[in-house]
Amino acid sequence: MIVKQGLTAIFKQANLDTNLLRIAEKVQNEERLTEEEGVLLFEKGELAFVGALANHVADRLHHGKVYFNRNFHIEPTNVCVFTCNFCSYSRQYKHRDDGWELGMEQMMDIVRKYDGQPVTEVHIVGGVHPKMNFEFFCELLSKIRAHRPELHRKGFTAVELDYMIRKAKLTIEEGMQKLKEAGLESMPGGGAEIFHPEVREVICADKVDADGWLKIHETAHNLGMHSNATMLYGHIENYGHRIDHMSRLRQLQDKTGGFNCFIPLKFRNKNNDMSHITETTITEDLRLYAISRLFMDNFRNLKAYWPMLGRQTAQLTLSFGVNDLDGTIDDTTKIYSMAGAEEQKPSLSTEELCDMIDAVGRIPVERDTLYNEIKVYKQPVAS
Ligand code: V47
Ligand code: SF4
Repeated sequence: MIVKQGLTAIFKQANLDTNLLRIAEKVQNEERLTEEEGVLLFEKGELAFVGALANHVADRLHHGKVYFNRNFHIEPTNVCVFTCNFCSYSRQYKHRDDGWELGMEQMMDIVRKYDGQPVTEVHIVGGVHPKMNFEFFCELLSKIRAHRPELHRKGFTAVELDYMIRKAKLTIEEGMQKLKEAGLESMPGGGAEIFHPEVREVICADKVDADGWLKIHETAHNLGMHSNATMLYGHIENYGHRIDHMSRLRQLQDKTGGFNCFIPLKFRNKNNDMSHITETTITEDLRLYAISRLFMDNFRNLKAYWPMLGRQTAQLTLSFGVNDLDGTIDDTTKIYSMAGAEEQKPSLSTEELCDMIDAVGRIPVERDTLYNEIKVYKQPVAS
């Protein structure tokens, strides 16, 4: 009904700011927003306004479908050579006795635990351990492939990849090619944080910079691999930094088309060196999801990572442009529970995920890592 009448007609009646009205018109005409318009949305776009537009775009793309997958994580270690101030998860090498380091067989035991279960993806990500090297991870990938060839192997942030490839004295192209040959199929989106140096130098000065992160993803895309992109928000960044970050991702997506989805990650403030920063409100979270949907016009999929947001807020995001809830997870990640997220043991059955999606009038669809549909769970009731 709203779409038939035209969102801009409704906003005109509401005497909306002319610049916002122009943005609404552009969104309806499928025109790209400029960086200035992106910042303006953060400054002036009220939740109901950006939400209605984002919902409109998501419906146009996905017709009410919300995706999830059946996955589990392997976190090889939380020992890390880097010192990101927002991280609640890592332990320095000298304090490694407080952390964990999994051996090859322990990781293969995790994989074997899922034998006979209908999971489609293993997500491998962890700290950057100085002694877990490139060959070790190539062997892990090959072993997983040999054990269960159809299980999609998504692994390693650009931060982990940059370190292991450089230490192996390979170029990024050589390293990514060898990892692909060993069995790597796609990459998660972590390590992006905020690209702008004004922020990056304060929150994570010692790890790969924006250009390095983007180069690794571009190389992967050129080799035919897909990847995700994240943005860690809600700490010291301003609106301009957020839009700069999204703009760099949008540019790379124009070039390669290799990103599967965009995942905003809300900064959680427990047990880290940035605990003095107050977390964003749910209103600000929802506004951010909606604005991402509007600005990132070449990303089909916008993911709310429920273990970090909590399942109720994640469910709310489905009315603000989000079309993906990640997966069942099965309590196999610690990164957010250690940072104070509500979900202390993140695990949802397929039925619970479907119910969450169905309860807000959307259609739950199981997908694989590359967003091929595996099963549509509930059809909408015809009106
Ligand atoms: O890069 C670390 C974030 C990321 C905190 O691609 C924090 O499917 C909030 O990227 N508060 C790693 N966030 C995890 C990640 C990810 C997660 C789920 C799915 C995918 C995907 C990728 O976690 C880090 C950092 O941005 N992070 N500490 C914190 N205190
Ligand atoms: Fe290490 Fe990643 Fe934590 Fe940074 S966010 S300290 S790279 S585990």
